[in-house]
Amino acid sequence: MDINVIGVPLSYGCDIDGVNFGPKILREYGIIDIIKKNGHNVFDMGDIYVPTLSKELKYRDHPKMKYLNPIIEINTNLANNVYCSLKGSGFPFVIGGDHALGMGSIAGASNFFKDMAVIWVDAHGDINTFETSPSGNLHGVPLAASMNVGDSSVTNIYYNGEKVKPENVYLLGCRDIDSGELALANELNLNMYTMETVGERGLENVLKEIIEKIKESNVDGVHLSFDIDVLDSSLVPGTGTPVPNGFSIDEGKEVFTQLLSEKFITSMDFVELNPVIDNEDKRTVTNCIEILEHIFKNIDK
Ligand code: 4U7
Ligand code: MN
Ligand code: MN
Ligand code: MN
Repeated sequence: MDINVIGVPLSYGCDIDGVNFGPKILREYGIIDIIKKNGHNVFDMGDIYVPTLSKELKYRDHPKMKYLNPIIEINTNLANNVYCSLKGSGFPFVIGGDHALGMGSIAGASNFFKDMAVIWVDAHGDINTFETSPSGNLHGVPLAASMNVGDSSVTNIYYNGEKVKPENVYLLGCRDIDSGELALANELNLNMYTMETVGERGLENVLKEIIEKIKESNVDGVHLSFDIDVLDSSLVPGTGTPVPNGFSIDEGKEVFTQLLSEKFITSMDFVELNPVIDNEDKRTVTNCIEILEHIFKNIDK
């Protein structure tokens, strides 16, 4: 498998400085060698260009949503890179950066496949609209936008309209959902496996069900978007929106063991690592590297 590492040093979607250094720190901690050492061919495609913007530009494009036009532009470039990677029989591995980049990866991947599933592993739903967003941060809207829900500025990134059908979306590990997000999830009848569900039914059973549903559906691609804040807040102090009662490292690994054993994952995001707010012991980046080692041990050769 040719792994194409695509960096996106984006922080405008969460409005906290530092998450833009995610790609840099992951390369410094050896992500490329980890991929190689596990027997893959790896191409470091470098970083998508992210301009430096002054804070005065925050509300230039929209009265509520921050840095709207630059985020759209960055995502459009990302989408085309992901699409080209798949066209070249590569596996796009997108490293963030904040989760607003999910719009670009999904747009690029879904342009390549006829019908794609998305597994969103995250403490949050990321299905806000401009109306429901409590923060104005675009990292809270990418999954809604990908389902063609929300403002046309974000639902028309790369190409117009729906990138993924709601029935092909799977949320896993969520435990911090805003009221507007919950209403949308119910309206669209989303496949939502909250942390509460995981606690009741067990992670293994939940993963089995997701796998079965995906296999029964007619998708020809599966995008897995991993937000590190799905891990318990004690394990990832270096992320902008940590939430307690999350996955342990072993549970995080279990997600990949199960999902990657099916060999249906065709692209991936790894987002929201902020090395600037990490603990002195570098706990967050160390835990990320442990998860990444596991991913590349288990991903199809
Ligand atoms: B992340 C939030 F209000 N829902 O929209 C929002 F709680 O990519 C958080 O999952 C979004 O980290 C978190 O701002 C986005 C908030
Ligand atoms: Mn997220
Ligand atoms: Mn999150
Ligand atoms: Mn976050």
